Amino acid sequence: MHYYSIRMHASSETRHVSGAERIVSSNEVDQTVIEMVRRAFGKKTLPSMVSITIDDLGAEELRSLTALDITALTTRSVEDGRRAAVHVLGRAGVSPEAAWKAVDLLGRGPAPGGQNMRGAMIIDAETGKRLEPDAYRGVRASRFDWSPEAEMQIRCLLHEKGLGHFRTKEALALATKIAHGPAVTAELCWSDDPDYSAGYAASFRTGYVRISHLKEPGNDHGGRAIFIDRRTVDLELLVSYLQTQPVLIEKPGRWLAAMDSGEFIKGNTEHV
Ligand code: WAQ
Ligand code: MG
Repeated sequence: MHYYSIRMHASSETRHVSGAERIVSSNEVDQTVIEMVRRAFGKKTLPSMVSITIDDLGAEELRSLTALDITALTTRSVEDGRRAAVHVLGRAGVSPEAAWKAVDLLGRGPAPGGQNMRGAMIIDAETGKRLEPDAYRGVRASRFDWSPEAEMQIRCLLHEKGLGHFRTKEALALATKIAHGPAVTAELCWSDDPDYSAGYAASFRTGYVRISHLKEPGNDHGGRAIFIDRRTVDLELLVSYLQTQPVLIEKPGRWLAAMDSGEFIKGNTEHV
């Protein structure tokens, strides 16, 4: 099968409006482009520029992955949500110092001057030291998608569990690619969208743990932190994996549980 990477980027004057990213076979290219144009023009802010890039992935080897398993936590407060996130990160091997530092940075805007980044921070899972080459932009993961079958399965599963928002499906795909990266310990994310307070902590070991509240509504800070094992990381290799390795998710993960975050922490601690 021949695959293409399709990327859309819409901006108004100098501001980013929306973006999208797909990996599709040749017979899905036209339909995908139509969907992306619709998305670019479906926002409150009309774009002044939309670019769509279609790259032949040619003979590049596509890595096939199974999506992370899913746990959905509801929380009574942002504070509880962040505590649950740090707990999950701890189970994946991130130190409390590094985890709380990331929480603090995402809460304030991780780029210098308190801005949001377009990409992710890379953080030493032990010390919390930031290692991304560009602290303004961060590292953007690219070239990942669901196969049509897996997309249908995960869409049905998430819909059935009341998580039908497109952001969840997309974040799960991105988190799956990131979790399989070389020397990646875990990831923490919440949106910069002021209307979207949910986020997640994820890792190969813990799966995708969605947390209903990681920030207050109206807050427009957010971002992503990728925690790595400093002893084994080859930063160049990791960045190259995130940016260029095509990943197709061909199987959905399992649904593990939906529960209150306090209960989750208690249950987890009892098992240790
Ligand atoms: N690679 C690396 N970092 C990225 C990427 C990418 N491709 N896309 C976004 N980011 C960073 C960037 O700093 C953004 O400001 C931040 O993440 C948030 O991006 O299960 O929608 O697209 O419902 O706003 C969480 C889903 C949604 C929780 C996250 O992120 C759920 C979301 P957004
Ligand atoms: Mg956003």
